Amino acid sequence: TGKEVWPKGDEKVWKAGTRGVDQDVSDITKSFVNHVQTSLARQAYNLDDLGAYQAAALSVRDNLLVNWNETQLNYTRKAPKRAYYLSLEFLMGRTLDNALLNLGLKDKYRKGVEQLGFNMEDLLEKERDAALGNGGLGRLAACYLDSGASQELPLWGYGLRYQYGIFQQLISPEGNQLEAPDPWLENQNPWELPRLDVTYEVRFYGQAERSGSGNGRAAWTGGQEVLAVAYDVMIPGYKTKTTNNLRLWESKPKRGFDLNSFNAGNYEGAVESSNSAAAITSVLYPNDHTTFGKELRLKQQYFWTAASLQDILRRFKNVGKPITEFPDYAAIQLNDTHPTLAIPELMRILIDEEELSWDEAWKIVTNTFFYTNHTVLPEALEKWPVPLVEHVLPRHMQIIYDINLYFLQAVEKKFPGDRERLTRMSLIEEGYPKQVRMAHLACIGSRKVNGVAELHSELVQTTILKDFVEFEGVSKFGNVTNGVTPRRWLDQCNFELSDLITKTLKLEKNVWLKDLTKLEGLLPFAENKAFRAEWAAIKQRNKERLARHVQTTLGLEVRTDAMFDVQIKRLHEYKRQTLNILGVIHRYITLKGMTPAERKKSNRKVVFFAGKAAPAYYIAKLTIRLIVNVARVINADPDTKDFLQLYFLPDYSVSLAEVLIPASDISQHISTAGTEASGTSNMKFCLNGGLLLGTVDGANIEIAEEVGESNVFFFGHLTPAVEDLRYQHTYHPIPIEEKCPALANVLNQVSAGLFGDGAPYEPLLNTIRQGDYYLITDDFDSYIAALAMVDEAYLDREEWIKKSIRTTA
Ligand code: KOT
Repeated sequence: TGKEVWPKGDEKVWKAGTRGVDQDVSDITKSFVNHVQTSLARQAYNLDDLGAYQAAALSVRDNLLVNWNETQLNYTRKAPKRAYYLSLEFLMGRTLDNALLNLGLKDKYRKGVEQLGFNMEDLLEKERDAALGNGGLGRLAACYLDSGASQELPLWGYGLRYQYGIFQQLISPEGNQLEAPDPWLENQNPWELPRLDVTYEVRFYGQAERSGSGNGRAAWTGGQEVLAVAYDVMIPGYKTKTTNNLRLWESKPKRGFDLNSFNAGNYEGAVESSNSAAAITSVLYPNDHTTFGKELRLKQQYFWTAASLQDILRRFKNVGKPITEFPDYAAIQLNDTHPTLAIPELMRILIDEEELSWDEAWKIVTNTFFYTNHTVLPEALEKWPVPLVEHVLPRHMQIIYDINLYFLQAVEKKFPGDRERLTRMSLIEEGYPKQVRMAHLACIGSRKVNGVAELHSELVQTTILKDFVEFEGVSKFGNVTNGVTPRRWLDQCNFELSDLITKTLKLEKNVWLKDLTKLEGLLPFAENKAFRAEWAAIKQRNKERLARHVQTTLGLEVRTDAMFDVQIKRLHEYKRQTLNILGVIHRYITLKGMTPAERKKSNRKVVFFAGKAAPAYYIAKLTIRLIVNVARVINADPDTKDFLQLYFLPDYSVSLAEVLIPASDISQHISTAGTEASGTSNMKFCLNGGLLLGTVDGANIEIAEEVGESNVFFFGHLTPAVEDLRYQHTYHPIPIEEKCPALANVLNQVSAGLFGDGAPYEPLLNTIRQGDYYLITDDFDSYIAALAMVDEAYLDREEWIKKSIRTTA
């Protein structure tokens, strides 16, 4: 049913000219040299690693382009239903290694660059991370793209081409986080393709005037018009030619500058509009789990959804079907509420431009969108002030009011006279100012709503969207537990383990890397002593690789004859890095109190932290400062430094995770129960044979179901207890000295200056002493007990390795 698309001229001539993808090493070196000399205009005698990386990348890109073109042509010809993933964040990390793996050209490129005098590992290290995301939500989007292409699904991503990705984190001598910009596009980016011919206009501000005829239509005019320009990033599937697309929009002024102002002698005014247009895609907002109601962020959201929808509709129109069939050709997944303006925007297009009736338009909209919720934390639920939306998007505010009117009429019909229910469910929250509740809009405008792990999906349905389940029926709501791509998170980051698995399973690598259930075949090998020795040796080499990394980047000496304990994630009170660092202090105090003979019997441990704090998140930044200063004291203490080391690794990134995760013996996922929607690094650690220490929260629960509870270290209160405990804190507080003396001692030591002046930490310590919203005082004792169980288990090394193997299996 799709369009017939054929080339001009003789197709055979075109085909003969197509670059082959079955290359040998000499084709690779030829292409490499060609790029050095022509694309880079450089010469062999002075080519450095960065130049060599660029040449290799450009040559790999040529391969991707051939597959990308063919894939897109196929989609155009076959016109399948397409899936679109709208995400404000794509945390892609590096591309070269992944592209080589997916193309099956790793070995050949290694040989090729070696012949030209380079080392592949060194070249890979030259690539900057594409860090267009904050954390789990953005990395999930990147994993989904990899998965979609590998499964040969017609899936495109849509996002923004930020000039600056997530900030670079520096740590000052005092231990404070400093932020520096991340100008990741400084060296040209070989992985993107500017599509300067694919542009759309996007309007802001202006006036919306309803037509007098009562047909619900309006004309939106005036205001600011901005241009969206497409940049395409190729997404290769694993061991398939399917190469999908991630389209990122850049904002540009529609006209270079305003000639009228220019002629009137107002030069600044003339360039102002061009400045503000470019500002829209200049920087990724560095907040995870908080919203600030900033106008520029609203403009980012609309700019991106409006450009993406125009692009999707244009593609649909090429198929030549009536607009009513749109949902049969496009499914649009909303990654959290950030793209929710797509709902009123599609309504606007269908009503004002396509001249459909309200009901026809609403039917199309509610069959097109799908909404994924990633958090139930109240501070992360997006709300936009009505006056701001009215100002920036006057027509959309009208449409949102109309959606709300029809919606509340339907609720009233089902639950007559239930005023409180209407207030709770309304798209508009009353207050000063009134606010638009984006989760409500995303929910009623979508065909399905999902959470990201079983417990979380249950919480979505019983807390923030409870009324909506009662109104719309439970079948609209579901769970899609997160996942991770095993290509990057096992084969690429832990190639030795991957090779051992391939050898042991006696399967082709590409078989189990596309079907992880095959890993179960490793289970019996847990009982095989020789296999255990190989398994442990790989973990050891991964620790040494991490130690080398710390040595070269920070100049610090990490001992590798110790258990590696890792917590790497955004700094947030709900993730409880505080619990971890207070646990480390407790361990230090305990070690100090031991005789040397007693100490000798204890488990050696190195604790790693990494993660960024939102620049305005004071308590999170104080936590970093505490970790850094505790590390300074502990690592310098001759009594204990052989038994306990502590490191805060600055500037956490996808690439750093790729070094840390394979080296971990135990990782910590210790959020207050019910607060971590899923977590995804927990899955990556397990895949790499790392054990979990965690709370009964998010995907930890489903992981434990798979690997067996005996292989996971659980502690802490359960979700149903949390609300009650918070109530107790407020109405029946117990002094910490009484409730949890061990913790009281730790807090007092920090205050008293064990790690330098205690005064700066008081605001952090007071969050625990007063209110303790995240239940540190309730979970501390069971946390310490769980840590003791981890130590005990690790002392029986053979048994530990069995657990490690079973966890991967
Ligand atoms: C919310 C608002 C703004 C920016 C980010 C968020 C956000 C991030 N909400 N949830 N997440 C994380 O998403 C991951 C992927 O689903 C989850 O694994 C993780 O638990 C969430 O915290």
